Amino acid sequence: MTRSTLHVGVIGTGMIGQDHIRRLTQVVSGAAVVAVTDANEVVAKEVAAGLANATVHATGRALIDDPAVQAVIVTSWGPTHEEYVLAAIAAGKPVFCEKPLATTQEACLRIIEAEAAHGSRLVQVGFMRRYDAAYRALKQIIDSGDIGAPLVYYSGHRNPEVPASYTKDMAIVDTAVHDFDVVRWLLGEELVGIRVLAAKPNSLGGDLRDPLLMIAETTSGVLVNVETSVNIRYGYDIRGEVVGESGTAALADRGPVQVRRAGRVGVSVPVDWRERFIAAFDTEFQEWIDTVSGGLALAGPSSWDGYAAQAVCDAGVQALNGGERVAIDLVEKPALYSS
Ligand code: NAD
Ligand code: ISE
Repeated sequence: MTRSTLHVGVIGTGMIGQDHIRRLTQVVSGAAVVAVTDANEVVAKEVAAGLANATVHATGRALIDDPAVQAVIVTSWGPTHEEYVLAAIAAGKPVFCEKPLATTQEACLRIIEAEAAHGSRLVQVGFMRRYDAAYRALKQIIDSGDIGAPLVYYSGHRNPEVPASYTKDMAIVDTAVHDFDVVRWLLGEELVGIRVLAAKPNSLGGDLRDPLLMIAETTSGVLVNVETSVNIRYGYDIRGEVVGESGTAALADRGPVQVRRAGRVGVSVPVDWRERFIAAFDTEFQEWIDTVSGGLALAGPSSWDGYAAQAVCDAGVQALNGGERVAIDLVEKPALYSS
């Protein structure tokens, strides 16, 4: 281990926590996982057993306070994120928090206040789409002006299935939150209002209101159409297309090869988010490690981005329940997040 290796502690060693630990220890460079914790101590111990030299802490607070932990990764359940991110800020340690930053906009604001009082950015939120090569190429085309000013954005977010624990608001707060973040980033604008319509229910989805169609507007009036279909069986399919004044640009279909047979032509569709965004997650972590280790200013998704996306989610849930357009009112953006 070199002197510059970043010593991280991971809070939450469930599905994505384990995937990020694999990434940190086997894929990206410059980091070592020196501590783990999970509410399920058995799982935490199993995960630690597969690591070179990791301490198992009884609580997330104890992990954050461990002097051997230089930076914290939060991959526990969403409702626990606020407590751990606030504790990491209080300890002055950089913290990478999986989405959501917190489960209400008020909780996100408490994080923003704490980080602003600290005086510099410590928090990065796990909106990995911003690190995906296809989304980055799409943003480049939008920013180049080649298709003119954007007018409409279509976002399709399709999961083959969801677990029984996936409840009625989750298509918005757990799934579409990624679409809200990525469209804010692609267009460089906030979303200011949202309507949500439930389509004829997919009979494969039990009692869920699925698919959902959400129509949001940006500050300048771009219409953003987000479709979530979370029981669509055929694969994990992420669509994105911007309609500009003089052209359109869309994420291309995936698959390294195109197969033509039996009168059909096709590419493979990823099975889940891990496969679809594997390279994006790798890039996200490599850039985060390099930035934190180098003592550089964080440039990835910020607490503000976590707050703004959560505000859209909160309004979306209200719109789903009430049926009307709900306005999204953000507080004034603190200077810390302006650049
Ligand atoms: P999971 O249930 O598989 O794992 C979460 C773990 O957190 C569990 O092992 C649980 O015991 C642990 N935990 C719960 N409360 C805790 C606490 N107070 N302290 C410590 N550990 C605690 O869930 P998951 O699918 O790994 O999701 C975890 C987080 O990652 C969620 O916020 C989820 O939204 C996010 N996520 C992001 C993506 C993405 O595409 N970026 C994909 C999947 C999940
Ligand atoms: C999951 O939590 C994720 O974040 C995935 O990216 C998303 O596609 C899925 O719908 C969520 O449940």
